[in-house]
Amino acid sequence: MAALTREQMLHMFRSMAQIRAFEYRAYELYREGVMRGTTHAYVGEEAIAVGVCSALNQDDTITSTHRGHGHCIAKGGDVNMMMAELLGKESGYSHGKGGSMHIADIDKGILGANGIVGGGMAIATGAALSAKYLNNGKVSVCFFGDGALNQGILAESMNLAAVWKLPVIFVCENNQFAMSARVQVMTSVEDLALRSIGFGIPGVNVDGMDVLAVFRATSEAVERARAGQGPTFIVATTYRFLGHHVGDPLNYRTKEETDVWREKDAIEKLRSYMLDNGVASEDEIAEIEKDVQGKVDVAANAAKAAVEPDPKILMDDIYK
Ligand SMILES: Cc1ncc(C[n+]2csc(CCOP(=O)(O)OP(=O)(O)O)c2C)c(N)n1
Repeated sequence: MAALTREQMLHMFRSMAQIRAFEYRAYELYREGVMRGTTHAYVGEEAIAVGVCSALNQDDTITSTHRGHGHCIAKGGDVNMMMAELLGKESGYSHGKGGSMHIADIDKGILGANGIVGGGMAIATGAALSAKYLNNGKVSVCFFGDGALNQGILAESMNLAAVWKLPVIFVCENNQFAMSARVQVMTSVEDLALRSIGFGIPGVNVDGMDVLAVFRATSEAVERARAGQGPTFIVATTYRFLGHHVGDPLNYRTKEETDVWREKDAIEKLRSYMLDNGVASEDEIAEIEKDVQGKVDVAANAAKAAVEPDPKILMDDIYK
């Protein structure tokens, strides 16, 4: 695997900072009452989406989850269209009909976020089957949480992916919780990566708070997939800094525990790495942070001012 360039690292930092700024603004918009429905923040988990997507090509595909804004931004999604979608506006990705949990951008390989836990697993496996059939060299990635690890569809997807040696990477984001349930009370093995061994799929553990480690692990999985060696299962250990969703009272964990994980913040880790190794200066980093914040401000203001969709489009885009 080639060493990362300065531009690649700066892009990773920018992408993580963009996700965080977007998520905090989404929460504000909810609290202001201009966003309806709910939203699930990816704050704390940014290194996984960015580390994985940095190892992919634009035409590789991903499937995402109910916590999907980070995956979309990391894969090149448009923050203006995302923000408009969150506010249910006509200029949003689904013309305001999908909301926070249903953002897709097929041209960028984002095959869709999904409100159904585990809902992207067979879709990603199907995308990998199509890539193999068409022999187009594309790789597909399926993001899912530790709670989704116990969905039956994962067994079916992993089995077929292994039997047919499909170019798919299963990425489990172990943020330790499914809503308020800790991973230890839901899953019988401590080492989640062991789960794939029975399917003949290598299982890899990676520090999900280290974007460079996630990038390296994914790059190896991508190489295997493109070489026709089949799927890889990656378990990235992380922590969601905020509640399950915007209204979560968080009464199932302590502030002390959260503080320990906040000390491991992946954005701070990459910032320190770049400064210590002369990759970027304080000024350059500050400029990136100002820029991503500005993009979020523009997106939020435009989304607020945008028009509501015409109710006549309600039944359009439905599979009949
Ligand atoms: C099939 C299905 N069952 C239950 C739910 C309700 N639900 C929404 S999110 C969630 C927890 C998911 O946990 P995990 O997969 O670990 O993802 P995380 O929220 O931690 O990112 C549940 C049970 C759902 N949306 N879909």
